[in-house]
Amino acid sequence: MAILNITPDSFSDGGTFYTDKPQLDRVLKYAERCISAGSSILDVGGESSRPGASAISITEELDRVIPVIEALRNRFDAVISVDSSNPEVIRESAAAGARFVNDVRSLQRPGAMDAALEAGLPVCLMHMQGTVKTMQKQPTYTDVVSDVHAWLMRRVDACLLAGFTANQLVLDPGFGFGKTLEHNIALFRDLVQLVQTGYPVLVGVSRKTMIGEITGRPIEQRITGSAMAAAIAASHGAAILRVHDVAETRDAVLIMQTLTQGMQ
Ligand code: 7PJ
Repeated sequence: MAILNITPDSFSDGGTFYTDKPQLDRVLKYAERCISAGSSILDVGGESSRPGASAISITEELDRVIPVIEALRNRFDAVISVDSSNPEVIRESAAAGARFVNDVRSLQRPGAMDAALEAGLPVCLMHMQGTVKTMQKQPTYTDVVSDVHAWLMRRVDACLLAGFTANQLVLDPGFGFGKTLEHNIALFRDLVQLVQTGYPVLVGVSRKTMIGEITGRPIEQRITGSAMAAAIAASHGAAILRVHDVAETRDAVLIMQTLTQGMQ
């Protein structure tokens, strides 16, 4: 899953694909590169969820993502994912061609679950403690692995009750979303537990603070660390890797798989 931030302020690539409007030429060129490097999903997001980011209006979010989704849909076969928590955005994105909902708020906003359900789209349920504004203030858990696991299972139950089928659900422990480095490491090392639920697991650690904390490197120098982490996540059974650096991640995963399992 390649990350396409249509925002002026994302922590890793803000302003590349959006200034005062979506830069469609740049988005299409970048998407083409991601697809030829091995992406099968393009994750389009209009609202930054970096720690402390402020909210934008629904109209603004729609103006950012809808033209991009339409342009991608007309050009590529890759699955387009919309990274949003808002029912209106989910609904209009589905109408514009999105085939997956990636919601860092796990469909908890009023109307979001119905919007995804009515559109018939699969969803990623991601764990976050607190809100985007407050999550890194003082994250606390009794036992981070079992707390996150139990929380995600409650979201699964809510989705199944609402009418989703099990094969429409993907789980994500939400690295960096209300977690200290220790929490992130514990969740990563125990990823297998989440994989064993049988639901596909999505992992997003690309260029994140935890990679910086481990390596001591600034954002633009976290590619190797991120690719390595993604390969380990894949070896633990992660089904979807949400990344900025598709080619590097693909190489890391391919080498890991070939040298542990032989040629496929
Ligand atoms: C994630 C995400 C993640 C899912 C972001 C960033 C921050 N969606 N959106 N999982 N992270 N599902 O890319 O660093 O980890 S935004």
